[in-house]
Amino acid sequence: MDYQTIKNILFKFDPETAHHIAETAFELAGFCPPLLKALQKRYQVEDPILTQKIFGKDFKNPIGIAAGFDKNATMTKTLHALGFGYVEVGTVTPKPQAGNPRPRLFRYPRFEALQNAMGFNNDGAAVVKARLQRIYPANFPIGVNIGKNKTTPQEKALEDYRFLIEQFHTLGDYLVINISSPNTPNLRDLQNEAFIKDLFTMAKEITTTPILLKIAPDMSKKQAIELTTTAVEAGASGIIATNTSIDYSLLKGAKDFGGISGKVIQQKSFSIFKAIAKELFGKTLLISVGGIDSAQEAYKRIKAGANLLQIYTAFIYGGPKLIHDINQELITLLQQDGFSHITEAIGADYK
Ligand code: FMN
Repeated sequence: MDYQTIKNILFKFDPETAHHIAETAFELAGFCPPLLKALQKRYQVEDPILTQKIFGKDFKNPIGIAAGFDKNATMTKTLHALGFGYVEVGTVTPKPQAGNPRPRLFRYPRFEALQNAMGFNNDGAAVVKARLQRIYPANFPIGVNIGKNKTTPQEKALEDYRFLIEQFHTLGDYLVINISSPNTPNLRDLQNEAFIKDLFTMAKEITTTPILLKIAPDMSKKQAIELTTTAVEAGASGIIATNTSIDYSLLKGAKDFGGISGKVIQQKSFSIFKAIAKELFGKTLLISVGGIDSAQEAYKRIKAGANLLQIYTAFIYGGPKLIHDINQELITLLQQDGFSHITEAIGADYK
């Protein structure tokens, strides 16, 4: 069955139910090695031109599934088999949490956009940890994205992150500090220099596992540069830009809550990424995410300094074939420009 047919069925359900159906199928597939092998053969693009060693792990291709799809580490192996070079699990919070009231996930098929106000619904650190213990280390890189519980007061936020780093630093190839979701009240207020300094100073005392900071797109370029520079100086190993946007003017008919994603945030997300990359390219690892839906867009971001990329929304609309095609076309684009390896193209705009 092709993805168009599967999508036609899944899109008959409300988005969250569709996600749960897919999750069940992906979880089951994860227990069936021959099926994983078959999927991998069909969707995973393996070519030395795309393979990079980062954080001591081989990334077969630069496209990862962005956080929020595999919140509970139930689909990790299957997502890799479906063509992603790496998988970012989470956001995981210390205690399990139900998230915001439903409905909280909306599709805008005309614009190939999503809007979500999930609010870190997840099984909590203990359950996700037990799942990761069964699959980590894997033969592909896994990141763990962590966030504070909604009920944790702002002044105790650091303690949540400390606990999560302690729990997960041996169960991921990298960790991501998420203080950029719009769906946990006041979380984005933690995107300030004092908190970032305290956070990475604390983190470095616990572990040498690379820890990245994921930022929102809804700030000025100046703010983004200051914040990310502070993070890198305080010990962050990389920056992920960006999370969803609360600029509802970008999506006709958008609700006035939650974060929007997909092509509608492409420009906004890229412009923040580019501003950061001009400052930080060569000094830290940069991951670009937000509205990537084609090889051209992926390539543009690589040339602007992205070591790696992530996709969420375009995967919902395009399925695994899209991920396969982006990787395949990336190879062609690299070769057309005379690059013999992806690393030669990363940051080519500044070379
Ligand atoms: N980002 C996080 O860091 N943690 C999350 O838990 C998370 N949950 C998400 C849930 C949904 C339904 C969606 C659509 C996005 C979520 N995101 C989360 C943001 C994505 O990881 C990504 O940064 C954003 O959607 C932009 O990429 P895209 O345009 O390719 O979707």
